Amino acid sequence: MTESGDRTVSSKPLDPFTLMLDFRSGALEPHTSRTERHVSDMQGAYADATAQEHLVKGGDPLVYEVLQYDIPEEVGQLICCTTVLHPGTVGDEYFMTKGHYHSVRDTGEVYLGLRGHGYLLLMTEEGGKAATPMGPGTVAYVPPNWAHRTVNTSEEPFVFFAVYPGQAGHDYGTIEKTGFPQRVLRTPEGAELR
Ligand code: PAN
Ligand code: ZN
Repeated sequence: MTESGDRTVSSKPLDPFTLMLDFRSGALEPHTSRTERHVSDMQGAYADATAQEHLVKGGDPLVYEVLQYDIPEEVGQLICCTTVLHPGTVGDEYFMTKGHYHSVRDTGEVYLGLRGHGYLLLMTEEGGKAATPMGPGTVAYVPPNWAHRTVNTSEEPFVFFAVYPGQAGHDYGTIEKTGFPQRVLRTPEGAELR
């Protein structure tokens, strides 16, 4: 057991390692977890509940998947994962992630866009809001205390790599109650932020 700052770290040190990331597919090898989110996993997230219900009954499509190489969830560690957010809409609203605050609020994150285009939506509990366009090569910084959600506005998978602190954890419950102040909708003129 060692002390790191004011927090206790109990796991044994990791040896250096490498992972292989396929920029096109988002495949991360090796990975130790793969999380799938279907339309039915996102009740209440989309504005059009009727359209959502139709999609669930019609086969419940896969909205996104997250591949992660799990390491101890402890201060000092950095967790690496990729998200593959598929193209599609629920009604007029583009496919998006659930979105979350980190349970430990004072932890940031870095996203690197690899394929496709979309938005990173951000908000704070104090009423702050932001929307950052993302595409291949975009490095987006999520500051501590900002909830974050991504949206795919393209016709191909929106793929991005993320790195976040080991102790961060994920708080989905707050977003399920409040939602985000902005939505991204498909219009005849293209993606519109509302
Ligand atoms: C990302 C997200 C991933 C899926 O790795 O977890 O894009 O989004 P949800 O977690 O909101 O379902 C991240 O921000 N990790 O902290
Ligand atoms: Zn996060």
